Amino acid sequence: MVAVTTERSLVLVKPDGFRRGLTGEVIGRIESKGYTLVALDVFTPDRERLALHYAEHEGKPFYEPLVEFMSSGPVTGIVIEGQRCIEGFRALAGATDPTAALPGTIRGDLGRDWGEKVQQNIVHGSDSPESAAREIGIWFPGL
Ligand code: DAT
Ligand code: MG
Repeated sequence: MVAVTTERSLVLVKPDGFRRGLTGEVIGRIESKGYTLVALDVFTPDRERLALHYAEHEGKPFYEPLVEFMSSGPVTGIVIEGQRCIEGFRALAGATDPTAALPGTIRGDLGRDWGEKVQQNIVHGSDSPESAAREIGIWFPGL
């Protein structure tokens, strides 16, 4: 019997991605990579949910602009599944700073700096199995 090592990650298409009509492009890249979609919903997140999601960043200079930006419009939440999909989606997403993110990545191909206090970089992806479990619980408590 082969050990089951599959994992899940939480992806968010942020309000900039939603407004620019890039949700389908992001989903397409996830599917093209070969990961499975487990759950998908459109949210207009309130501060409470975002404070939980971004608890690790509380107190940082970009925290308030980040919460403001993330509550500025619809967000698509997606749970994806596949072996090493946490690392794999982070690689698809690219570096946090969209100017430095490499071409070929979601942030590198689709994002840019808009001169705001917070970087608008199209997507969020969980950064560890612990974060993924915590974040999936925040956005999809039924899973
Ligand atoms: P990531 O989304 O790559 O995991 P993060 O968790 O460190 O990055 O930060 C969350 C978001 O906050 C990030 O996607 C964009 C924004 N951000 C992070 N660091 C920033 C900074 N130094 N200046 C402006 N915005 C920042
Ligand atoms: Mg992060």
